[in-house]
Amino acid sequence: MTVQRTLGLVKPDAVAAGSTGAILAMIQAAGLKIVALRMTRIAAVEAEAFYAVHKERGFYGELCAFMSSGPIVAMVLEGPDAIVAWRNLMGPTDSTKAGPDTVRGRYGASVSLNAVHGSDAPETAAVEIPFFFPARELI
Ligand code: IDP
Ligand code: MG
Repeated sequence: MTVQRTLGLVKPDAVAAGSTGAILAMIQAAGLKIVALRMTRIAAVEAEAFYAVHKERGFYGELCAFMSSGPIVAMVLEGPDAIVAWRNLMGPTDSTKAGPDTVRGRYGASVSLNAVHGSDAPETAAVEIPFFFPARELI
């Protein structure tokens, strides 16, 4: 067990639905510590950079348009095995297959409108955290 940090995003669908507070409550109830938090909005070119790993995928254009369509809430979560812990709490990518105790199960609508993002590996978190937060904003 390693103490890790991971990037979490509340995506535009969940922010617009007013689900941010409930999602933050689930995160804290799960024992993950919020060490940085900010509401922001990214431009399409920033979404394209953030999701560059998916640029060959058919859904890339739709994904970048969605992620830049409205405000998001970015956060850094810390805890034991935080990357997997947050991915487990999020649930699977396809919200329709997510369990009732997961964020996507409660607040996601589909495979694309799925409420939240989480880094998928330590190397990913190391790139995604500084994408949103300068070091001095991390508690
Ligand atoms: P993840 O968010 O669970 O890590 P990824 O495979 O990394 O899932 O995909 C990134 C995001 O792209 C997803 O969260 C979702 O918003 C969108 N996405 C993934 N697969 C599809 C798809 O098949 N159709 C439409 N959008 C998708
Ligand atoms: Mg991913």
